Amino acid sequence: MSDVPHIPYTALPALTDDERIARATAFRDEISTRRSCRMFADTPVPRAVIENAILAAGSAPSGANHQPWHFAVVESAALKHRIRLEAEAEEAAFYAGKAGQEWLEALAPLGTDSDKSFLELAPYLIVVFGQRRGGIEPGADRKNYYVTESVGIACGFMLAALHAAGLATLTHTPSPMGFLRDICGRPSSETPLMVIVAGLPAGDATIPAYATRKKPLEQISSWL
Ligand code: IYR
Repeated sequence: MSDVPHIPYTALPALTDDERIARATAFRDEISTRRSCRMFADTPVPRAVIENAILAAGSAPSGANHQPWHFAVVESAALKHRIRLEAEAEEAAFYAGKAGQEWLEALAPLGTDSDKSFLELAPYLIVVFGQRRGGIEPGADRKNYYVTESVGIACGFMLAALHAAGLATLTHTPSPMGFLRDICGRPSSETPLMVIVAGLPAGDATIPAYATRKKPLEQISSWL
């Protein structure tokens, strides 16, 4: 090893193999109940839930530990309204044919359409940006690495954290989504990657049954 400062890695508990299997199974059971929700209640949610989910996301691994992400939390009704209008304009064109037949056929079992009223109803829209440049120090302007991969992992952590806190989530990706940079006042070196919609599900929320169809282990893994 190099001689850069190291500290002991002691965070993991000592467990028996049976305990490890039980924990892995319990986590799988819990996270596999998460569903993408498109019907939200306007019930307020404490800001501390979102802050902690952002900190959980911020603990994700990243290229050179540069943490190339920014989370713009939109709670203002006026800004949510603007985002809804812009997103619905993009989605109207998308569903009217811009997406192409193959894409629209792929989405058909989910029953999605250009109505994005959840963008106004949900208490929080977390707009996730990837930073092409940055580095770890405030105000730094170094090149960042594996930005998409790093931000994707951070978003996974965030979804898991919000789910653990009992919130419904949706990863929403209007295309193109450059308008989010303007609305959130972010610099041109940042690229909006997704909107994470977070809140309580509407009392009568439903999900497309198709979304519960998950591939079995044999289909998603090989053991060599
Ligand atoms: N962004 C559109 C379309 C859409 C695309 C994919 I890929 C999805 O998994 C779901 C939706 C929309 O939000 O409706």
